[in-house]
Amino acid sequence: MQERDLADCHFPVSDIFKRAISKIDFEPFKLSVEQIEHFHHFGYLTNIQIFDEQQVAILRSELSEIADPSHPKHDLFYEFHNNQSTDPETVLFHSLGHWRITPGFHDALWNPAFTKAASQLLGDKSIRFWHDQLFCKPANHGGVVAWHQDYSYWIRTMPMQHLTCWIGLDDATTENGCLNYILRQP
Ligand SMILES: O=C(O)CCC(=O)C(=O)O
Repeated sequence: MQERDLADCHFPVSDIFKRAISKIDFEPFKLSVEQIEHFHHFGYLTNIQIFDEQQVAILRSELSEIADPSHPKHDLFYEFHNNQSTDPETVLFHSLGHWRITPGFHDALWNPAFTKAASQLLGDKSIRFWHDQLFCKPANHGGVVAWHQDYSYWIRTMPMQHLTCWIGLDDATTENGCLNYILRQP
């Protein structure tokens, strides 16, 4: 039987993602030298496919189940805000801790499309997961997360070796308000 709290499972609990153990398993997910250089030059890298369509469908379905505050594992969220927006006209769903609750969000942490890229971008190091986080901004009345810089309080490693992996579960386009990057001066 599966653990109630998937934080107690230190291995994938489903076959949603390809298992990668040996070096050769990770090969298809390897970033190119140009991609790594782009990251180091500009501070970001885009267009990395982390999930396929079927995996996105699973995660969306899991999310719609656990977004219900009466979900039996609701207590496992570290944070859960149905609406964190300061404007009553808009909605900003925000939660942390999905990886403890459903197989898809849990096993995504072992997804080689994510772990291989993260490891390479951090200089071919072993990687450690810090936290997951989910925002939902519904069409036409989505709330806003203001511009901010997280790195000032990300002091878990010395020297600083943190990475954010932003993944869209909806189509994110210029028209509907996708993520924007501000280029740092090299
Ligand atoms: O996606 C967002 O709206 C905000 C993301 C964010 O705050 C973060 O990754 O730290």
